Amino acid sequence: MFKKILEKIKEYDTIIIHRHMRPDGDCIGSQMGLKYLLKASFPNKNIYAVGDDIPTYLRFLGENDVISDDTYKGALVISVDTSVDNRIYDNRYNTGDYFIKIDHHDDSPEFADMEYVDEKMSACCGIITEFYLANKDELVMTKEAATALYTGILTDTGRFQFRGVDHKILRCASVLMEYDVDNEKINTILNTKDIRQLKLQAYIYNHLKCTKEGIYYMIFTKRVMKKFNVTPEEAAANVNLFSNIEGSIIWATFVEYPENIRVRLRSRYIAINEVARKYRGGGHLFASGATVYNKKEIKEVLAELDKLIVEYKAKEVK
Ligand SMILES: [Mn+2]
Repeated sequence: MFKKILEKIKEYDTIIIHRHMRPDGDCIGSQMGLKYLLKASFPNKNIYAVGDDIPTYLRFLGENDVISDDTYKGALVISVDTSVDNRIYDNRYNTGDYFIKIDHHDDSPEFADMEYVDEKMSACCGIITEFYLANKDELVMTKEAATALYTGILTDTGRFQFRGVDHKILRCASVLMEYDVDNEKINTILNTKDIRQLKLQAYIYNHLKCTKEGIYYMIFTKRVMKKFNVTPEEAAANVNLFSNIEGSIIWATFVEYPENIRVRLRSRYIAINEVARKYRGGGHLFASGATVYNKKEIKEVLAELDKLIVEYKAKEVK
């Protein structure tokens, strides 16, 4: 399959790489990593990375390319780290000549001309690295590409702490390290928080809520985000603050956007992606996103998750 993808890439002079909306480290890492890898391997091709705003902490990996609609004529389009087509930024992705999807999410419906989905790989950057390894004789890895790919592996595995970290992803990281990746520097960039975020964290720990069954969660209202001067994305990024609270196996954030409320769900032991799908979302078994529209729906989501915990505990006792 990796050979087939490379054959397609060789056929085209223009390759446009798309990613999902509200990008995270793995998303930017796989996009920029693939761009730099292809640029170094095929200097005469036009390779573009498009998307909406890159979060500040990931800007060291690269910038968006701004291209005209005409650029898509006769181009190869590749989407990375995106499971469903309506999360791809932007809609022009289907105006190219051929479309390849590369992803690692659990529920990834088919929508492209060619698809490579490996839900066992804990970061999409790992897939790009394997793509490189499978075509090593024809592709050129650089420090720039390796840095982007390694960063995505770090963020999507929670620095190699999350479930799903296995020999495959560690091997990818090891391969990338051969290209002079500065592990300390990248970790420093990822770990650094500005004072607004730290003050928000203090607020979160003082105001977080808990359901009957021990789901820790926080509702970020527009008022709170304004008070701490953080964007909705910055607020939502705090979901992992709840991951190490004793006794908690599901945790969540609800963030008010102008048009809806975005939900981030995380869990241990209990798959929560079915609930996410029911509320206009999806994702991984233990890390999903959803969308709700009011307080009532927030309560419903929490009640359904509480029910999952009750069921899980009943099973455990048997
Ligand atoms: Mn990912």
